[in-house]
Amino acid sequence: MNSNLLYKKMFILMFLTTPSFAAAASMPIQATTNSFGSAVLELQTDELVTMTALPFRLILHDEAGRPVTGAKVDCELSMPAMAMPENRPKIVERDGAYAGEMILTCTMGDWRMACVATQVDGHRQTMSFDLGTARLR
Ligand SMILES: [Cu+2]
Repeated sequence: MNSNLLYKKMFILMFLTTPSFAAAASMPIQATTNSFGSAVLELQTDELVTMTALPFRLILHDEAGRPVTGAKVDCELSMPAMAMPENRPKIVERDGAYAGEMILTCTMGDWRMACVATQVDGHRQTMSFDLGTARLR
């Protein structure tokens, strides 16, 4: 086989199998409050817009820097400035993180997401993320 062609094929294979090339733009948000280890929320969007499913990943590490796996994670979206209907994204563990999609329903103030991760040993990690204000889509 022509070695040039082989290099091209290898490059295409690397391109297809490297997740960073395929991932959408993401906004990493550090936890505002966090009871244990570290927590980062990765929003896979360029900007916060309403009435659109915004995919996210919650990345948790323990105090020793090890990924937290096997936890049960519950999250709730709210607006500190006003009462809003219950808004709980469904969360599934996937690729070393806790993934879900959030739908923001209001433009009149900041959004917050509060999460509880209950680990296999029963340890509970509570955290919150200040997301900011969504614009009308
Ligand atoms: Cu509101």
